Amino acid sequence: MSYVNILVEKKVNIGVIKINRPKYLNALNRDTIIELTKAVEELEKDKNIKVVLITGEGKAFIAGADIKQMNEMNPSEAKKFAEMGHKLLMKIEKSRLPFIAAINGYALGGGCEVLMACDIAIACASAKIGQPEINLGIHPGFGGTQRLPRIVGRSTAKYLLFTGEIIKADKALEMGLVDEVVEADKLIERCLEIAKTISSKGPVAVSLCKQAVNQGIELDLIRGENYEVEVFAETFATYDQKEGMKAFTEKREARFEGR
Ligand code: CO8
Repeated sequence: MSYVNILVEKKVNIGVIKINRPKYLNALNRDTIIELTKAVEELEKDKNIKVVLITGEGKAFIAGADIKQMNEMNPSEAKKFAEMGHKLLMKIEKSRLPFIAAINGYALGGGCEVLMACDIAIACASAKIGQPEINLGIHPGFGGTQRLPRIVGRSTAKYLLFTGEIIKADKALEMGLVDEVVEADKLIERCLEIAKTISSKGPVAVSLCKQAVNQGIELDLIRGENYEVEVFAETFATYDQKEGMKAFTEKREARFEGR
């Protein structure tokens, strides 16, 4: 499938999605959200793909939803637009694939919301992150009011949401909003390194692990533990579990097959 607003590349078993509207700091308009949703579906279906990296072209990861497009929306159009964003982010969150956000610059509004739907976020030192929607007379609509407090805690989230403050990468690291900060020229290399490490593991176990964390965090501890027990047992129905444990006893590297 060909795309206009994004670039999709397959580097062996790593899918790389790059938002490619640098003139508009990769702002998410309707077409870009539709293309991103299709790209996630395309990579999800490709059995060779084991990890996905999302990044942006130019000086922004994503500078938010497209303000010029939103400026024309009435409440019912705004609702549909917000639902499109939620559908995309839920697809990322529910995907069998781990997603790494490579934050190459501004991750604002919808950009911060994409970051939070990904499983791991690595930022370059100059990245700027935040939810500045309040300055536009709105609040986040792609899950920011929901995911941000789950990641940084209720009061820090409210501070960021009410003030619209844009923070630097090192502050985002302190808050647990990103996992690592690296120099800009090392960003993609580092993300690919992490992606390669993950892709060398058993993909079924990685996928079930993602599911266990994402589902479990919404449940109380007991129900979360019960959920973990169920998916843990599923890993014992795989070839990879047999191979992983056999390789340990034979003192060699496991050769996982994703089954
Ligand atoms: N939407 C549309 N265009 C944008 C956006 C955006 N979010 N961000 C930047 N652009 C455009 C600019 O308008 C400009 O275009 P032009 O040259 O045609 O005027 C171009 O990109 C370059 O931007 P700047 O000249 O402003 O670049 P600077 O380096 O001077 O500033 C900033 C960079 C600080 C990032 C600045 O561009 C900025 O503040 N951008 C807006 C950031 C923002 O407020 N983001 C949140 C948007 S709201 C949102 O994401 C809500 C999500 C939920 C939606 C729910 C649906 C109802």
